[in-house]
Amino acid sequence: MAFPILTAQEAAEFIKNGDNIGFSGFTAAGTPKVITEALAAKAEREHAEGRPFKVNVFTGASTSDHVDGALARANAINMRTPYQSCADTRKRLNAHEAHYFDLHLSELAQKLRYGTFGDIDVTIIEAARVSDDGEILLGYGLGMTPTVAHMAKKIIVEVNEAIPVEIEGLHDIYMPLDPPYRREIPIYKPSDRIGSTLLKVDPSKIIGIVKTNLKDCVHGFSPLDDVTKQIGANVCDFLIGELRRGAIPASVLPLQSGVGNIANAVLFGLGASNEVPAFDMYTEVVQDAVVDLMEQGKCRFASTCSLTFSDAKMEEVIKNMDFFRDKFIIRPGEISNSPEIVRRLGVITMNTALEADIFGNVNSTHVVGTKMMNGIGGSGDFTRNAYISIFSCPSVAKGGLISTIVPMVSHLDHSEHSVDVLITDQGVADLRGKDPLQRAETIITNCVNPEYKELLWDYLHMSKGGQTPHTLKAALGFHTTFAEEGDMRKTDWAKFA
Ligand code: 0RQ
Repeated sequence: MAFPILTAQEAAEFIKNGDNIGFSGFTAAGTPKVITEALAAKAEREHAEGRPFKVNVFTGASTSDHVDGALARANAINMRTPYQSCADTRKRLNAHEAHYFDLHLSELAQKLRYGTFGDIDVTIIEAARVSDDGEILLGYGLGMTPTVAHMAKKIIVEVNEAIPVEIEGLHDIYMPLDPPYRREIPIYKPSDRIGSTLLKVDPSKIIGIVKTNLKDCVHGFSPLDDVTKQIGANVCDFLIGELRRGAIPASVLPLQSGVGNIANAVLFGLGASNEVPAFDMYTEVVQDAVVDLMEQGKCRFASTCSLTFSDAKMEEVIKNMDFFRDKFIIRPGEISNSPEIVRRLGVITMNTALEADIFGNVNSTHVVGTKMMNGIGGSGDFTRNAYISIFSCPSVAKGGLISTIVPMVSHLDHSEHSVDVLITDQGVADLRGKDPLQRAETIITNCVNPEYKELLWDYLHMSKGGQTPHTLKAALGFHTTFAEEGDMRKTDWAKFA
């Protein structure tokens, strides 16, 4: 069966106002690139004619400007889930011009299959190639493509000539059965293969192919500064200490590393340390730093949901595929982030906090309590099931106007029950086995920036009674002062008495 070749505009005509759209990919890797731009243009035309046009966007995680940026600028998003990191989308959802709900990444595929969010009307898949009988070689990111392909009423494939054939063999496509038939997911070490390398879809659902030739255009990171380098060094020191005292097996357990500048610095620190032995990763995103670690012999293997490399790094990997072929597996998000497997493998998880409180609760998503940043992503999937869960962040943000350690978090993503270790540029607070008061003392002593230490000691000393002592009127005093005076250092506890 030869599929019709469509222009992006023709493909966009198959999408109607109110449709549920599933997207392939995870981060910019493997997400479609041209149909969404055409869809955004269609939405703008419809809006100009006075007709409503918005769609519901289901993705593996964040996407790229071709998807989130284009659709958000055209005000074409009715509902968005599960994770985004796009300034234009962020603006829309914080203004309630797009409905956004934030879900653990591992959960969306199964919730879709359970029927929680209705049908998938159209799924748009980026591929290296598709055969007449519906076998698809996917791009660099997998996300929840198997589920949205399986559920879709119609599938449109963007065949991207920029994806090299060398990628064939890296994917491991597997969809678990749903309860009550679910069995164990048979992964016992990060490199275990359990599925197929190609995605098989019902060819009668494919309504057409759009040809493209575009790279993922992943952005690089800000250069490491002294603060991020220090955080990376502190994480390494902690891990080395645990290895020395035998609390982590000498063969080292698999590591997970989150997204962003801090995660990048932590990986750099691991590479720079002679004492950290070679390790495997069981994670959801691998970025440029992991390629360098593999070339140094520091990282042996990475199970991931996407290869989110800059174009230059991707070229390097493709050129040296003989070296890299047996070092990566790209899995669906519900497998890369599976709580069952994270718990079984004993993954050491390293994620970033926007803020943490003195008792060890973590906010990863909401800026000063109200504005959504990106979403919880996979941080909850990993943290809650970790062998050791680590959160790190700089001790201050915005040049010192904000302390990232506060009396009470202004939004809660990861509770004190799941957070084992908190690390800033100031030091390490190991919270395991400590009661709330001991945790507060350790965090203030080891992690808080000197400019905020006295304020937090004062808060702790004025808070009396209870297992977790708080002065409720003052608990959000840092945030209130920042909102009123633009500087948390100006907090005056007397005002909250
Ligand atoms: O602001 O962008 O204006 O400079 O927040 O902060 O320090 O550069 O940190 O890039 O590592 O991102 C939590 C957002 C951190 C990310 C988060 C301001 C700060 C800066 C970014 P500017 P940094 P990073 C698996 C893991 C959730 C998902 C997750 C994230 C900007 O790591 O999205 O973990 N995590 N997934 O100035 C106000 C504070 C602040 C603050 C920092 N307390 N208050 N602003 N900032 N702290 C991977 C996936 O799920 C795909």
